[in-house]
Amino acid sequence: MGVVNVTPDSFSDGGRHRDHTAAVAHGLALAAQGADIIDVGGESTRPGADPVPVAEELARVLPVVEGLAASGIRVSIDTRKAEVAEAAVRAGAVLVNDVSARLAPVAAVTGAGFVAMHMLGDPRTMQRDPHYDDVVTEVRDFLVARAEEAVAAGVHEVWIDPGIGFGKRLGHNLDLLANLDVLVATGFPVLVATSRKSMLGTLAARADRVEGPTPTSDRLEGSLSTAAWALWRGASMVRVHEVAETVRAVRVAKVVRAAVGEAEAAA
Ligand code: PMM
Repeated sequence: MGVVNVTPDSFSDGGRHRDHTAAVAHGLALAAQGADIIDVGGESTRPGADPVPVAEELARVLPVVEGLAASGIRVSIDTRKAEVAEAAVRAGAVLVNDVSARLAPVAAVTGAGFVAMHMLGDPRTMQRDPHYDDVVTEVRDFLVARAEEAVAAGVHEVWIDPGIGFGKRLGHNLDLLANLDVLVATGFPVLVATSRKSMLGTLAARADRVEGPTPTSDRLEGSLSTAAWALWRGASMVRVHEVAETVRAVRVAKVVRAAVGEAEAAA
């Protein structure tokens, strides 16, 4: 899954039409690099981000969804708003990627697939003081409940996503990555998104012994290694900003995994 964020900080400030054209071109480039689906979002869900009004979010994403869908690209709509999800599916999106895990009814009515992601609280406050007794079990139980509701509502394709960085400390994120098999064992396909997330800024800074987190633009190696790890541990899809590099990295990891399997079988 390749990410196309249509937010003011993502593309040029050369006006709305130019932003849309750039966003569609970026989505087409990511698809050509090997993305199976392009995730279009018009509202940042980074920690501390403010909500965007419905009309503004629609104006950001709809032309991009239409442009990509018209080119035969599978499009996912990254939104927490029912109106935006519904309009995007009517414009050609095939998957509703909802970080609030509440839009299964829209997916059911429109015939789209659905991603249920786990988040503690909302983006404005979620990183203030996240607490869990057992993060893996709590996230698993939440996701299974949302996914089963979606299936009961008639959604034909349901994904679950642990929501790395959404109301989680570094230790929570690492616990979830270390125990991905618990999510995989639910039988729902698992989507994992670590690309450019702040945990990578912290981890890379520690490994390099540099003071402070590395900037978002400098997290490629962490994004690649965690994407390969997630797929190795049974995730079915990773959501990434750098598609070409991810495709190359996971191809190598796949070959190594096959060799590991052969070696284990021969032992
Ligand atoms: N993370 C972001 C946005 N959308 N969707 C899913 N399913 N899972 C995620 O972890 C997720 C998401 C925030 O990342 P960005 O601001 O880099 O797009």
